[in-house]
Amino acid sequence: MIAPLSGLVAALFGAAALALPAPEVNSLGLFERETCTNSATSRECWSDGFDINTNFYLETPETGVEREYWLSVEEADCAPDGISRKCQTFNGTVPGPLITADWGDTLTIHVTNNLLDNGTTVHWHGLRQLNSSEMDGVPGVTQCPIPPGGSMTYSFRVSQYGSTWYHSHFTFQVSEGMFGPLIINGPASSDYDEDLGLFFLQDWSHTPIMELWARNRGGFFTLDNTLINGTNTFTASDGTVTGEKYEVVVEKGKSYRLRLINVAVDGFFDFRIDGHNFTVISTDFVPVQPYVTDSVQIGIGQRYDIVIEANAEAANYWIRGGWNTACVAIGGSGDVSGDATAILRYDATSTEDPTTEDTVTTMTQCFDENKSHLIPILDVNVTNLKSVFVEDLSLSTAFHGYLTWTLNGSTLYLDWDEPTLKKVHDNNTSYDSEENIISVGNGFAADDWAVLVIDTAAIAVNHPMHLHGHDFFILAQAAGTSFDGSTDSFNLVNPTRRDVAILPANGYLAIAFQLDNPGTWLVHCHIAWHTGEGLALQFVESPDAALTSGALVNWDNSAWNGNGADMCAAWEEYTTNQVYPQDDSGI
Ligand SMILES: *[C@@H]1O[C@H](CO)[C@@H](O)[C@H](O)[C@H]1NC(C)=O
Ligand SMILES: *[C@@H]1O[C@H](CO)[C@@H](O)[C@H](O)[C@H]1NC(C)=O
Ligand SMILES: *[C@@H]1O[C@H](CO)[C@@H](O)[C@H](O)[C@H]1NC(C)=O
Ligand SMILES: *[C@@H]1O[C@H](CO)[C@@H](O)[C@H](O)[C@H]1NC(C)=O
Ligand SMILES: *[C@@H]1O[C@H](CO)[C@@H](O)[C@H](O)[C@H]1NC(C)=O
Ligand SMILES: *[C@@H]1O[C@H](CO)[C@@H](O)[C@H](O)[C@H]1NC(C)=O
Ligand SMILES: *[C@@H]1O[C@H](CO)[C@@H](O)[C@H](O)[C@H]1NC(C)=O
Ligand SMILES: *[C@@H]1O[C@H](CO)[C@@H](O)[C@H](O)[C@H]1NC(C)=O
Ligand SMILES: *[C@@H]1O[C@H](CO)[C@@H](O)[C@H](O)[C@H]1NC(C)=O
Ligand SMILES: *[C@@H]1O[C@H](CO)[C@@H](O)[C@H](O)[C@H]1NC(C)=O
Ligand SMILES: [Cu+2]
Repeated sequence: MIAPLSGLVAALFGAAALALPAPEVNSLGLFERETCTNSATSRECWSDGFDINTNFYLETPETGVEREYWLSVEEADCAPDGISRKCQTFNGTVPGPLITADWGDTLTIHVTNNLLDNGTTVHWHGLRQLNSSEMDGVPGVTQCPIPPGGSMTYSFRVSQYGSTWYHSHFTFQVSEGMFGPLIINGPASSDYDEDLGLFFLQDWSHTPIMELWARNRGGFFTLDNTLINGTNTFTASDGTVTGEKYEVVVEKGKSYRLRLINVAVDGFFDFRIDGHNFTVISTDFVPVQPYVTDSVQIGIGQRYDIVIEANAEAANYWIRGGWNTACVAIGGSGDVSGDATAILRYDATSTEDPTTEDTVTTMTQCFDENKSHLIPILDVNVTNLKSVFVEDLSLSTAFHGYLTWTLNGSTLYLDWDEPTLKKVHDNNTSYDSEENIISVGNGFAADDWAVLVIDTAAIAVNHPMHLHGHDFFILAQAAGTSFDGSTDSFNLVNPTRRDVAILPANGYLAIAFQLDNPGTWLVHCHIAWHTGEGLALQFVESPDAALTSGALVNWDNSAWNGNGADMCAAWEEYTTNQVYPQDDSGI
């Protein structure tokens, strides 16, 4: 249900929002305009020489600002829907505390592992980590896990802006509550009055996911509930209702930015608000030409920033995260099949439940939002395709004694104490087959690209695929058909760009990325079960450059990441007495 843009946006924001100053083209062929000041009515502006048209792959504001945060990884009691259980958290809450910075700042985050019996790492989802692969936070890929009692300082410059989450990448910790909001302030492609922050959509289990996994590795489980921004009601089998709905309060006449994100274990959500259309302004970390719609489908790890105009009759309205059964069917009992709901109130003092009806026609297939609406503001074409890597996705019980996913016959199973990046540092190219490494090579020019095609023609399952270290460009994406390199064509002209896209059932997904970031980069399905079941591979990109000018140039193996402690030695020491050995892919 899409409306043509011009009339509606003008109606929403007034003519001023559309009357952007005419951009000029500079000697680099980039759009540039005189400095304008960012405000509620000029969100496309940012700072001296930087705005919504800046090529953020090439230029980053020099703010000179370092923002420092401390995170404690700890077990805590939590009861998001009134049913109490043990969670793994950042600083005792789910979601964890907000981390925020301005575009171009350096973020320095000190993480201490206060868990008794688990290692940990922290990943900053979607951030490119340009020349800082060692800060990507993937155990067995970019670092050894932080052992209980250990600490690590992550420090990196943020070259993009927008909305994301930080989360653990150590086995299923993210599904036990270890995630939080991460906002990088920058320009936006549409105006709004107020920023409401991240809005988390998720599913939720009353039994820890690690416990379910230990009961039946490689199995499938129906969870108990769905949550919006960390809370919901729960109706037990005897009719008892516990918990509360999340409430968002708005003032009539104002417009609000809401940063939608799906952080589920395996659910896909159709987000909508009764009685309200909204404007989509970015997909993941990529600002897009604003378009008006009444719903967006969000896969795990994906973000859609939207602007809502509080222009309806002042009342209470249901906010809905609809569970898309075309993506993941529902089995067994529990109310996961129902919509996750929250309440939009125009009157903060009201305590009534909304009585509004859902009138939106949502997707009946499992597919990303229509790509012809996800048009990046910054126009980038894909140019010199150096390599096209094709991987067949299948299932096998031949490894580790349980059902795993395989890419070209190999499942990912990482050795936590032999991170790939350490091998890059040691110039050691003797990779194990279960590291699922694709070596991209060395010596690339600025316009060189690699393509990954994942073909799942044999399997009727949908996967939200995520790439670390790059925004990727969606060259092709099809359901129900196998990839044929001789006939299937790639879209190379300003394709939709993001960091998570759906690999459709029985189909294929072709993504391209620019070979501009030396390091080791994970590609994985963001369905937690599938990640645990090894649906992942790694790219080793420009290892020589990583050593000479990129991530590893200041690398000191004896003082891992400058913390004065060798994380791998500390991890190995911990594992000599560990309670729980690794029992999944490791990520
Ligand atoms: C939302 O947009 C659709 C399509 O333009 C329109 O038919 C509908 O009336 C709009 N709904 C609201 C609540 O504005
Ligand atoms: C997290 O908790 C620690 C204490 O355990 C505190 O020092 C720190 O400020 C908290 N971090 C945030 C971001 O709130
Ligand atoms: C992590 O801790 C949980 C208990 O909190 C346990 O079930 C799981 O096996 C542990 N995993 C690892 C790899 O330490
Ligand atoms: C959702 O919760 C997070 C904190 O976890 C908060 O930062 C954010 O503002 C909330 N979102 C909304 C829309 O209220
Ligand atoms: C995507 O949107 C375009 C333009 O609005 C439309 O022509 C096309 O049919 C849509 N595709 C799908 C699959 O809905
Ligand atoms: C991308 O290619 C299209 C079609 O050839 C062209 O019109 C456009 O100017 C190109 N964009 C850039 C940034 O080069
Ligand atoms: C995966 O296997 C297919 C079929 O054998 C082959 O064409 C392709 O090159 C392999 N992919 C990689 C990255 O080696
Ligand atoms: C890495 O080892 C190869 C031989 O295996 C050698 O040719 C190359 O020069 C080495 N690179 C570095 C940076 O030492
Ligand atoms: C290279 O890595 C392998 C593990 O994959 C290890 O067995 C071997 O000792 C390493 N070689 C060197 C020279 O460090
Ligand atoms: C990143 O490293 C490459 C070399 O691999 C270098 O050309 C580039 O200037 C570096 N970029 C930044 C922002 O540090
Ligand atoms: Cu998957």
